[in-house]
Amino acid sequence: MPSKIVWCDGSEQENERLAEEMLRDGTFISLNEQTYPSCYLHRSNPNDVARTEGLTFICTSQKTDAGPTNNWMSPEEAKAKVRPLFEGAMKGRTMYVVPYILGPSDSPYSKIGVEITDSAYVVANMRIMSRMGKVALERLGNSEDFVPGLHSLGDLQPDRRFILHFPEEKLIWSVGSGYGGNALLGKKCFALRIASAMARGQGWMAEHMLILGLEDPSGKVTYMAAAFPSACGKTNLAMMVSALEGQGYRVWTIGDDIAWMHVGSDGTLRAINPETGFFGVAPGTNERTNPNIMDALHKNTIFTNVALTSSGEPWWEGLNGTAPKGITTWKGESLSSKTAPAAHPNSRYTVPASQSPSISSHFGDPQGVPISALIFGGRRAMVAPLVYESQNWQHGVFVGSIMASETTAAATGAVGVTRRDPMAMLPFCGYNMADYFAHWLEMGAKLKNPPRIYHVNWFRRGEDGKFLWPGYGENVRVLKWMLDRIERRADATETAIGNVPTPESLTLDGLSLSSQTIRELLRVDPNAWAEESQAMGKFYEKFGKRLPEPLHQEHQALDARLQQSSIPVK
Ligand code: SAT
Ligand code: MN
Repeated sequence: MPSKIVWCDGSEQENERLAEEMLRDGTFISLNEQTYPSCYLHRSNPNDVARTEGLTFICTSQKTDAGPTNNWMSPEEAKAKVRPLFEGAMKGRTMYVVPYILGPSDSPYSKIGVEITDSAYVVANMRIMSRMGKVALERLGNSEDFVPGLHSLGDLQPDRRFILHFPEEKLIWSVGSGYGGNALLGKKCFALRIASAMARGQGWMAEHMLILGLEDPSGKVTYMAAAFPSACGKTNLAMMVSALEGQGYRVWTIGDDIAWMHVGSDGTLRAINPETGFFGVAPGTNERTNPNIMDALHKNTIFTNVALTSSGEPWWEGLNGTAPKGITTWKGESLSSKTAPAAHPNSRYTVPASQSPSISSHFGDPQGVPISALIFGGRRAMVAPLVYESQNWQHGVFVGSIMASETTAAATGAVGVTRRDPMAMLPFCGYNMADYFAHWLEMGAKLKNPPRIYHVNWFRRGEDGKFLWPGYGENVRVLKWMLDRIERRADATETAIGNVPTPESLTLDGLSLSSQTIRELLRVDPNAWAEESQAMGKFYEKFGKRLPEPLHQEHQALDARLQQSSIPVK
């Protein structure tokens, strides 16, 4: 029952009009026009600052099709429960119709969605994050092949908030949140949850992965895709300024969050980025950790829940020293306590990808880029070494399936708790995860030259509790080792979990790491891994008989190798 309906065309004029309206009603706060032209601050409701996984449902007719790792409601129950929350929700408000393309507008791999929303903030974000408006309607033409998404802010109360996915109907309903992944329905809801279910049926993959190109001194670019849980550094890795630039190694960005991957006509795995922007975590972002994004953030950017300086600039913890005098917190208050952060830990920027100096010339390539390496990574203080390589595709799928990571502020709930997060898809897989593992195994067989599969951990800590690895731009050294493995010029030590670099095979010049630190970074402790293996077994039990047999076999083989090898074999 909206009082007004706006069909969004994605034009500059429309964007300006919406921004003016939001400035008038307080949804947007303007920033310093000199240093941050066309940039805005949005403060969300303090109870609506992250994805709410407990309120996110996969609504399939059979419960087992959602699987043991998803919340489930039957489609009938879900609709009966949530329809009343939508009834009259837009009374007196404007309803926006937002058509968008996920993927390059001329790519055979792209898909169309239409989001209906009563949030102008969502419209402004969707315009940065996707190819929105006229271009999408033109591609759609008379076709009915699009994913409808219904969104309303509702009353923003968590007990009246639901993020519902109907993979059988390819439909999304979201009510009660205006935040990121809950409300920008093209992102996690379509591009991951609905798309993963579509991809399984259609023989492709929708993954929670960044896509980057590593250029070598000869100018050749090797593409890699990497899965890390939310707020574990995908954006920073994808946009990195390489510490080995002097030696001719550069990183080019294709995407920072989602990869859609198809088997190309040449038998390679081709990846496109369905998105056109970055919705990245602000805290910790600075000139050292991500100089490219710092460059990009100074125009046409929406900041959400960051702090505001007295000169009208955005600020967050980790930007530069301590909070400047006169700062206003993300809640719009003056900073009273020294312990409470000024910016919310999950505060974000929404910035057009095209503004990054690191953007690849293949960013909009309709055929995507050929992927030579897949990388899994978590945030682990212990156990997982800096990097290891799987033996083959099946072993690599096993490695992805047993991934674990410490939780972050990207979702509501406790932070720092280790949880199993297979392929970084735990919150994003739109169907039974056991079937998802089976789909991964099947995809390998369709590829002529399946990518090598690696696991990395930038977050290992020493006995003093400090990170052992410097991370950020130095991570290129690990990417270079992968490239050298692919090109068969780097050595590795075979261990129970996979191939670990020999210290000599890593390019570490210019880094002042002691040989002891390097040994600790690469160490595979059979006792710690035996414990890890038990945790894997517990996790696997959830899936019962549905878990693919090859993964059971890989798990048993790991146990056997762990028992044999307290000492690594050469
Ligand atoms: O809020 S989002 O889901 O878009 C960000 C994230 O958690 O990755
Ligand atoms: Mn993400």
